[in-house]
Amino acid sequence: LLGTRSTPTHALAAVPVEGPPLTVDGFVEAFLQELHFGQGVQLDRSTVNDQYLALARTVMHYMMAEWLETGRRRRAEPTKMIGYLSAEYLLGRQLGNALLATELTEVAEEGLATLGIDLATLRSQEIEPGLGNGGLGRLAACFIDSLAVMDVPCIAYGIRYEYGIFRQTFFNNRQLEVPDNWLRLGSPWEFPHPERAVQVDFGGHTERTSDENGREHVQWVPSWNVQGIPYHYMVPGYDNKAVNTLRLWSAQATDAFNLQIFNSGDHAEAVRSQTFAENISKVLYPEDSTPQGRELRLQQQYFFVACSLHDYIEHTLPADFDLRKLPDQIIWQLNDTHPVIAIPELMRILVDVKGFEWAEAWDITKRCFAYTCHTLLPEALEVWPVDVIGRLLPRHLEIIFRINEDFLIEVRERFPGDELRVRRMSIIAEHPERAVRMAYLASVAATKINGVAALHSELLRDKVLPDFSEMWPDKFTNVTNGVTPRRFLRLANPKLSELITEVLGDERWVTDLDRLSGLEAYADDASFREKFRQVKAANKTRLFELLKRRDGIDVAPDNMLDVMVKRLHEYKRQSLKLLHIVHLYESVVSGRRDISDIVPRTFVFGAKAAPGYHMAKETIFLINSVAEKINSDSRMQGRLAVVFPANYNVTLAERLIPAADLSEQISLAGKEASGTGNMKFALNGALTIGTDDGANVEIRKLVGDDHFFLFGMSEPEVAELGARGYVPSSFYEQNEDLRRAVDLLGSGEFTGSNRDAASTVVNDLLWNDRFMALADFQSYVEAQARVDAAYADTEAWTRSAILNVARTGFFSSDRSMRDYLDRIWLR
Ligand code: OAK
Repeated sequence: LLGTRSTPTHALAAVPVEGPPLTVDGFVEAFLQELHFGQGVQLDRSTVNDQYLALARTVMHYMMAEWLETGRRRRAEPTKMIGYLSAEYLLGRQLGNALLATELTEVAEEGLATLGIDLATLRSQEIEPGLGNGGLGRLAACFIDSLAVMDVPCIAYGIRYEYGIFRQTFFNNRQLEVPDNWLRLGSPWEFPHPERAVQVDFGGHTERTSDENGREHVQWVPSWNVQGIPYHYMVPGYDNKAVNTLRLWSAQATDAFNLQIFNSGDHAEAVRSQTFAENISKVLYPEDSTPQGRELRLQQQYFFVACSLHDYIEHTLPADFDLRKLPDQIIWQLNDTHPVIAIPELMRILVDVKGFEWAEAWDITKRCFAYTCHTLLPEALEVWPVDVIGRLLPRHLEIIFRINEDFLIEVRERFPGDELRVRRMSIIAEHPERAVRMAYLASVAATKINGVAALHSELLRDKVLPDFSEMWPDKFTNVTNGVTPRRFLRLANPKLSELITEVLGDERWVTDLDRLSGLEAYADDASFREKFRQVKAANKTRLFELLKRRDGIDVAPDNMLDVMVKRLHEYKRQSLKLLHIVHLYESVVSGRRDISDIVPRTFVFGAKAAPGYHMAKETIFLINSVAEKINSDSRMQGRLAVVFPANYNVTLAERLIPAADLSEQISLAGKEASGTGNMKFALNGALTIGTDDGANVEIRKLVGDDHFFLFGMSEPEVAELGARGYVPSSFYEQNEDLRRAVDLLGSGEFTGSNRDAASTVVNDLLWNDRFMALADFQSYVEAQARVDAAYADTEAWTRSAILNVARTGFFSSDRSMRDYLDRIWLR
């Protein structure tokens, strides 16, 4: 069963595969087949879910033909592959994208209509697979889309979590987490291949023997194992007949292990062992940028990495492949440190299983991996206690020690006598406990190390990994993130897409986003601006209908829509946004400002807090409390509103972003690695208010200072203030507006006169404020006043919005993929 090579049928000739005809009749016939023979139901008895599942399967028939053909074509002319290793893929709904990729949208719409079925209803039946936390997972989904669109051979590997990111609800203004049982209504986009299961070992000890030449052999004697079942997902290109593969692993107990225990009579233990095994892929860890030392997470990491390497080496490469040529065939891209255990795993395979000498194995391994870092927060750099790794993966720990030993010899040769440096650079940290620094292990082994935006890559080089960049300057490079224009423009904003296509003359911009520059000329065309505004207005209406249906929220139709959506984290500074809102409210209720002087705005928040992140959850409570108060104050009616729809996810993003006027990107400079929401907003014609952080820097450079609202300290200024000693209360004392806002927030005004309920956040701002919200407050409020003034000039605002679209084609993930190919993968 385990590890069998699946190419037994050379004797049989391949039969050409064709999908159903691309006509309305052909489509309807294929759909009814699926309904009848796939779902086992007649149309008149079918539920919306039956129809959705049948539709998904029908679309898959069209994709499948292209997928099989892509595989055949690639096997005939093997080229270097990308092995993308990521613990997260935040895919979003599949149906719309699959219809777009197969050019079936109109056919399906028309065909279903003849049966009395509304396509939009079926689309909203889909539960999105939330197999990621935020930026890193969504980026992986954009990247694999682009690779398929560019017909670049890639297998993306990850984990098929049974429960994805939790569903957020609010109760008494507080976040509650509900398990995300995304598989409960069926999962039509995947197909399992149990015959390609891979066994994964854990625990036990190692044994050493010497052969007749005195060469030492190490054998890992594990104490337990599980099996990984691959589930395949098709990743379709666009207009190019290429379909790549996403392979997600699901953990199961191995039969042998089970039966042994069962036969011994301990039925309860047999069930326990099964549950234990299946726990490995049970649930996505809900942390974002704050990893916790949880053993199960390390099990997950090793589990999917071991499955993936085995799958590639034993099932994908030809049986007689010479592994010395491995680096010519594959590059494993490590999406942050979660898959870094792949490095000692490949060494183990080469040395212990395939019999390579250490030096040769290391030479191969070093050329097979590249590492992307996605953070700047020191606490988000993963470290694993030595005893945890030793218990779970004793052989891997030995290999890591050996890699470190050799590495430190190299450091001593390069920098003789510099023992401080040796200690700083060691893969093994000694304090506060002995632990493996995964980012260092990655840096030692990788051919290339990249950050995800220009500023981030610079800070990564100079501040996070300075010793490594001094030792190997050429290893370091930048690839600025991007987003897929298919999902985040073409699908999410059909009206703007139509307008773009109308003026550019064709749809080539969908796969060549630099063509958006052709819109530049139309920014000065009053009739185009009018059409552009109509699109924005229609997108707002569409959003407000959704919010009414989904959350029972009423939104005033004509307000400026000011949106801050992203994970809740102190460094992202939702609390600064909140201070601005409270400041506006306070200035009106205190009578210092007339409500008619305020440009009518609706503030929208979307944010999940990690369940264990206390400050983030208190911030959510406070935002909801402020919203409740302001929205029920008759003086604010139609002028100031705060809405916070629960459970921000990819599906909601697709509705929210096209409707936004203003995009809030207000992290403390030097903390947001890149941001990708910022790119999606700009591409959909929102203006940004933002700090000089992450990819904001590049967005501003491209759209121009006149069309971007910059505020706040720069990264060097932040560093300087930190070095001088930052005292938030001094900003509070010296700024009356700030003082009034903070006081009102802390007074219990918003929290039912319960001061304690607001005090966690308010006290932290006053006495700690690690991310310097108070220091940037004044500059933020001034920038918001500039926003108001700019918004009042409708024509000029529209012009800026159009220029944002025209000038941000650079942020296509197709461009990111070209950069990875040029700078990392094909070097
Ligand atoms: C998650 C876990 C560990 C380390 C980083 C992350 C993460 O999601 N980072 C985010 O990655 C995005 C994609 O590169 C960036 O746009 C965000 O700025 C970054 O916070």
